Amino acid sequence: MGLASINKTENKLVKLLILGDPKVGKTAFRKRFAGNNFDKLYFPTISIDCTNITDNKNHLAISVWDTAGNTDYLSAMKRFYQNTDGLILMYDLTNFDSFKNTVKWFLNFISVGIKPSLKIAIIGNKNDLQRNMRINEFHQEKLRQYFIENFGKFYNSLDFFEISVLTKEGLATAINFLISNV
Ligand SMILES: Nc1nc2c(ncn2[C@@H]2O[C@H](COP(=O)(O)OP(=O)(O)O)[C@@H](O)[C@H]2O)c(=O)[nH]1
Ligand SMILES: [Mg+2]
Repeated sequence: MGLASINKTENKLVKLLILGDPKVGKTAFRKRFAGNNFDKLYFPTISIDCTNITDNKNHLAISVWDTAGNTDYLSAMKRFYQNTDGLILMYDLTNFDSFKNTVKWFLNFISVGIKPSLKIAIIGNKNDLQRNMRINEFHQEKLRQYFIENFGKFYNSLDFFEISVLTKEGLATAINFLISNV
């Protein structure tokens, strides 16, 4: 590193964490997000993956932490919950249990401690599978009410998204929500 780098504008660090049941699309999301332009770190022993993404436009260094979804690894995973700026609670729109379990994942997450500025995106993935959809706006509204009643302070920092990692529909909207005003 030369002296010139001292004056360079530093990218702000943003940590995103994806929690959710197995097979909802967490890893697919992380890889899509990264595009071709990323560094990859791999932590095989604890079943957590991290991809670092440089967003030069917004001056951000975004790390996306993608977890196993398998509860065998919960205690190991918890070590990586701290300092999360944006939490993605991901479920599969065709799988009702995965939707219900977003609450379970959130309760597990907050047992570790959270930043006051935390943003939460509750993301239903696989909306390309229209014929098999199980979750609709009614379910999402119920879940929103649950969060407001139990965790009212997140009222302004919580939102719902429907995406398809496959077709990329909704991806940019969800990501912009998570990285704006961090
Ligand atoms: N149809 C469809 N399949 C998807 C989508 N996203 C992921 N998948 C598939 O769902 C399966 C599980 O994805 P993966 O990312 O490994 O899930 P993870 O266990 O949550 O990390 C894989 O077979 C993916 O190809 C999507 O948007 N649409
Ligand atoms: Mg995975």
